[in-house]
Amino acid sequence: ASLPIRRALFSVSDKTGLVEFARYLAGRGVEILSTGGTAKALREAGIAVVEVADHTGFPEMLDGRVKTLHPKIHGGLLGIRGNAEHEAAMAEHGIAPIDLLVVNLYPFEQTVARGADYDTCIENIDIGGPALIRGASKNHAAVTVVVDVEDYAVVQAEMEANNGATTFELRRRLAGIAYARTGAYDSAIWRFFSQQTGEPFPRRVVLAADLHQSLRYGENPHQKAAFYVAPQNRRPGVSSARQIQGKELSFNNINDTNAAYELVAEFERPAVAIIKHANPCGVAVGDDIATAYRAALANDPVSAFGGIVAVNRRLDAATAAEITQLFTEVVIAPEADDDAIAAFAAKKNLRLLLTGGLPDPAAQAMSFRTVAGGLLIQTRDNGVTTEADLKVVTKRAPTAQELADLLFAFRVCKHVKSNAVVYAKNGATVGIGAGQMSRVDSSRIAAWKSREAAEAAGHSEPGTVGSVVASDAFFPFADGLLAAAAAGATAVIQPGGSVRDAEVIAAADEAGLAMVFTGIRHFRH
Ligand code: 93A
Repeated sequence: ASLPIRRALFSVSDKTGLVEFARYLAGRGVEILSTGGTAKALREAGIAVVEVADHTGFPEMLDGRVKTLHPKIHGGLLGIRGNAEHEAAMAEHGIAPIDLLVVNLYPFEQTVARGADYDTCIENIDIGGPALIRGASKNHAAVTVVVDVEDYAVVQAEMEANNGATTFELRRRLAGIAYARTGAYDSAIWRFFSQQTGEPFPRRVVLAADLHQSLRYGENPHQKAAFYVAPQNRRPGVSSARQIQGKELSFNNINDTNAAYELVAEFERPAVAIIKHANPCGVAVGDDIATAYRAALANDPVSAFGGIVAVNRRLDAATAAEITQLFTEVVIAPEADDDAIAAFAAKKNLRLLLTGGLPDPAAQAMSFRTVAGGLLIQTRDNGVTTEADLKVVTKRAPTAQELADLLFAFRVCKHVKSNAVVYAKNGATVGIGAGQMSRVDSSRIAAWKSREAAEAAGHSEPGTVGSVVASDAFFPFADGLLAAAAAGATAVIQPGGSVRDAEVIAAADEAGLAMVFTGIRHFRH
């Protein structure tokens, strides 16, 4: 049923839009109750309010820890309208019904995010607010609950259209939104505790993420989709990006762009990655991003068509102009010169994203994946291999150039779907084998693609000649390694740890290869 709003309780930490909404209600003759800080803000704006303390006859106390936790408040929210017993009890105890609750909680998430000390974080756990929200939402048969500043206008519009009343449909929808908020709030509190205690996984998972963007469709047009952003896990990248131009991003664009940006963030030197279907088809580092772009593109110019380009430096006009030579879906960079932005303007469909920063590859975060009826959660793969982690296992140690390329290739490998085999030379990939069910096939595909690219470019020999090769997991047999040697690789990087390591090392020695073990695997399925 449509129920008119006569009495409202306001208790908000974020005072955005407060005065306008309260003024609207006051204009409709709604009585406004509110807690100390909220009452002060309203009074200063000339809006008549009754303080909760005056309404209950009980002062706010214990540093505000007890403000609204009183039967006159909770009874006013929870009492069932039209229920004779409830109404009699309310009358007996002087409990006035409250029809509208407007609450936003102590900014716990923001307090944690800004790195406040432990006691400050704890003090910012709101107790009374969630109690109000949960009680009022349970009684949505009669009570309207607003927890999101964005919904002030929604309630106002409905009251305006409905002679000061709200409909059951709206109250029920807002109640659902309210429980999603308290659920997310408590899960943020859990995450804070888990950071303190080191216990990574809760017994029950409530995903706390805010709707960021509705998407036209998912991976395929018959799938519905939306993009959510988790405020606490926010890292610079596609979720924080400002879109300068181009069509709306699609589900696949977002996924691929993320893959591209996480990849270039691995490198200290200027780096460029070109991504198709979440796999790189060219990655390079160089003295500047223009050089790196050319080298990345040379890896597989056929696949790069319609790809996503990520760079880890400020984008300049010359590089931007080169990128526009080829059809590119998305370009993502930390920032861009004005004339670089201008260089893209003619390419109306190209989406340009600027993030303001790079994600830290070593950062801890959770990664999620669904299985039928369940959710798999793991910490993200934040392993970063450096020279100190390497163990030389062959008679020959890698040269300085081989070593640099080995580390480069292994970091790329981490971002290639398994089985991943990556050939690299002079800071650029020259052959990538991705997503095969057998490692030797990935090795062969990478070599074959490298040959094709060389032929197309009119080079006499494929890029794999004199290259190094990286494998995301150990070579279970010598065959994958020998395929790499046959393609011209001179050095190998791989996790090691196979029962046949001795056999694989002997084959490497025989072929004159230098090989290093990383001790860390980078499966990506
Ligand atoms: O400390 S509390 O958990 N105890 C309460 O009884 C209580 N009631 C409302 N915090 C409480 N609130 C919160 O106070 C609200 O959720 C809101 O965030 C804040 C508004 O306080 P003020 O009006 O004084 O700015």
